[in-house]
Amino acid sequence: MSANPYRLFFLFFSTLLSATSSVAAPPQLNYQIIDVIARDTRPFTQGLEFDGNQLIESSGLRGRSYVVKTSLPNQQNTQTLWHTPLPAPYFAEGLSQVNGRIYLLSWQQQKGWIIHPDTGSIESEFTYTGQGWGLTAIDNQLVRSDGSHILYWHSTNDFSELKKLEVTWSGQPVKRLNELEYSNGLIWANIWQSSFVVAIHPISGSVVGWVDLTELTQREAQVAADNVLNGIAYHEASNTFWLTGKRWHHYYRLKIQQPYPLSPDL
Ligand SMILES: [Ca+2]
Repeated sequence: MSANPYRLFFLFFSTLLSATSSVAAPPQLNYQIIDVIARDTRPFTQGLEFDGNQLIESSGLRGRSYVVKTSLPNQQNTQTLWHTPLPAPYFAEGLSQVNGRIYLLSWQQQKGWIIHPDTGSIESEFTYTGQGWGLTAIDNQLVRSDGSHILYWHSTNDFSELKKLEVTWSGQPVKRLNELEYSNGLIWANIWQSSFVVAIHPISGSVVGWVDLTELTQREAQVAADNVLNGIAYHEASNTFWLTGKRWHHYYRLKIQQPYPLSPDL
C-alpha cells in the first residue's frame, strides 16, 4: 500500500479528466460545509446510513467489527441506541436498510447478516460470491460494490445477484468504488484511497458528477494510509450528506451541488 495514496489518485483522476473521448467529461460539483461534528475516533468506518434521524455505522477489522446505531450526532450528547459486535473472524463492511431490515456485508468471507433496526439483533445470514465493500438500496433491491468498477444488484429475499453495472467516466472504468449512498436518483460512491466522491447514473453507469473533498482529508491530517475517506450518508430531513472516514475525528455535513439536468441519453 502506498504511503501517499491521495497523490496517486489525484494522478488517476487527472488521467480521467484529460482523457480524450467523444463523451463529455462529468462536471465537478461544488459543496458547502454546513457543520463539522466531533465523533468517536475508534470506528474503522465501512458503512454509514441514516434511519430517519438515527445514524447506523459499521466498523471493520477482524476481531473488532461491530455495527452501532446512535441518535443524530451532535456536539453535546450523541446517544448509543445499540451496539452489535460480530464474531471474531468477520470483517464488517458496508450496510444498508431496506424493507425494515439492515443488511450488512463482510469483506472477504462472502457472508452477510440481516439485523433488526430497532434492537440491533442479528436475525439471519446470507451468502454471496465475491468481496463486500459498500452497500446501498434502490427500489427494494440492494446494490453492492466490491472494490472494482462494477456494481452488483441483489434481491432482498435471498441476496441472489440480479444484475451488474459497469461504472465509467467518459467511457473508462472507475475502479475502487467503495462506500455507497443512493439519493435523489443517483448512486454516490467514494473512491477508496482518494478524496473523491462520484455520482453515478444507476441505469447507464456513467459518472455524472464528482466532488473533490481534499479539503476534508487534509483537515483530518492523515497519519496512516488506512485512515481514508469512507462513509457517505444522506440525511433526508436536512437534504445534507454526511461524510467521514476511518478513524476520522469528525463527521462533515455537506450540501452538495446536484449534477442536474441530466442528459436524456445517459
Ligand atoms: Ca452509505
